[in-house]
Amino acid sequence: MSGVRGHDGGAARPEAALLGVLLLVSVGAVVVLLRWWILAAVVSLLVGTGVLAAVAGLVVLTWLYLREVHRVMLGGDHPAEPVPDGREEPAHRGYHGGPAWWDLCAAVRRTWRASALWGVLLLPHVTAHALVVGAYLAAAWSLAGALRLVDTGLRTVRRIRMVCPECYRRLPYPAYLCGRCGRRHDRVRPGARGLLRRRCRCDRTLPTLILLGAADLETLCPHCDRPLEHRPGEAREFLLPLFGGTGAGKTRLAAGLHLALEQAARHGSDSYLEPLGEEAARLSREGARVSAPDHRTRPTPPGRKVRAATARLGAGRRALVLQVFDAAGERFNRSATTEELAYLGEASTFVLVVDPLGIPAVWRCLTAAERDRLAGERSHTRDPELAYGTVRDEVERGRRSPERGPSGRLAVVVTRGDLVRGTSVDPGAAPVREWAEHRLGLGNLLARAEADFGTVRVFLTSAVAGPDGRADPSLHGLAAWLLLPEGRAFAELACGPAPAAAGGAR
Ligand SMILES: Nc1nc2c(ncn2[C@@H]2O[C@H](COP(=O)(O)OP(=O)(O)O)[C@@H](O)[C@H]2O)c(=O)[nH]1
Ligand SMILES: [Mg+2]
Ligand SMILES: [Zn+2]
Ligand SMILES: [Zn+2]
Repeated sequence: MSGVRGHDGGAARPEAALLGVLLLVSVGAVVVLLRWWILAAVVSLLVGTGVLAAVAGLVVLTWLYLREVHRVMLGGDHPAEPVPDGREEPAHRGYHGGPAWWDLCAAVRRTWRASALWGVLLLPHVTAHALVVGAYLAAAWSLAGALRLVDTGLRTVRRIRMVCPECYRRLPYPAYLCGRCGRRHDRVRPGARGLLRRRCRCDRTLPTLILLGAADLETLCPHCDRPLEHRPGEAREFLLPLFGGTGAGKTRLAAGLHLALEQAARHGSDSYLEPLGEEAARLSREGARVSAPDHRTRPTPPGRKVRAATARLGAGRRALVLQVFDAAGERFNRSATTEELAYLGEASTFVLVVDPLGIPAVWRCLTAAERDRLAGERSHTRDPELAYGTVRDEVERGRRSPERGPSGRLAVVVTRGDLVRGTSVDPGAAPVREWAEHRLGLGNLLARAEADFGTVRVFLTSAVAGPDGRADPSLHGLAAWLLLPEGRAFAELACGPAPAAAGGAR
């Protein structure tokens, strides 16, 4: 069998070889005849395949990238927001405040991981994505800036400044508490954590602008953490520091002014005086009792921290937050820091309270009987000029630009008008200013005050209520003068039910 196979194999070989040679020769002939065509076809095939492969690759890469972008931006598989540490605001970041950028980085990183070096081909995609994100960030941050500008601008135009009635410091912006979880938001402004609204970590949203009602939230002073009941930032604040020696009559005057305004507001049809906070509520409760003729106010214990009495005065559609700082001079005589005094730089109207009976020249002019009767009413402050010096120094220290020259208004309020009446020093019908200069010897003080403040006016007040419980008209006259720069509406309101009488004349 092997012999037959060997024979067959031997005979087939030359034929096969011949066939091979023929084939090669014919292929060679074809190649020689058609070589350019072949080359062209081969090259076209290669190029075509290459292009197809490149297109397919790009499509795959693009799809990979878009898939990651979709996952990150819409699929919820985005990088986690870092948990804010104690110093950061307890609110989620707005998309422009980090996540837009983090999402871009995450999509690029993940696509790169999946595509290795081929990812380089995605450079145009990434560039386009980055440009879109950049444009979005620029628009969002411009809007944040514009909103802040409008908010601050409106407050500047309406001359709204915010001062804490507790620590007397100026607030750049109040802190707010979330209505649901009570977390404290210190910097509620349009920014990284929201443009018009921000989302607290508990998911409750809060407005970022006082314009949009941020003032309605529970508010704190960012310096001293005390609650601010007067919704700072909404209405103008009228600061009224009362200066004067101990026992001059500041506390009683503050109560009298509160009572006078309360009665005047009650009399008007669309006016109100709303006490804000404990100090003003106390004045409201006790105003009538404190103003009774036989009442004696207790001296403010030294060292007791005096909180400004804050009340909202409404006249028609306008509102004004009154902040009366009792015992300004007494408090600051001791250890005032410049920061504590800064509120004086915010005030433009000041009150110097003078006890006429304390002045030795006045006391000497009284008859022996009058002195006997009034001895118990006399304070120990003998020299109003000393008290004036305190006002001046404190106000100067509180001012941010002391070199500005005389500015502001000073009411020199001579108290105890009711006690002076009918005595040998009664001014009678004489102008109060002349009486103060000649009888009280305040000529020098008034001249200095005019040089320091510009506008100075003398009042003689009686912080006592009449038999019908009405505040003395002198208090209405004083209140009207104090409020005049805030608008005629408030001054007219302060004039009260009866036309303001005596006490206001110069
Ligand atoms: N009759 C009368 N007493 C006054 C008047 N102003 C203050 N007093 C009294 O003067 C004393 C000292 O007043 P106060 O307001 O406590 O002085 P302060 O230390 O400046 O706060 C108190 O007994 C007041 O009742 C006033 O206009 N009329
Ligand atoms: Mg007092
Ligand atoms: Zn404060
Ligand atoms: Zn919350």
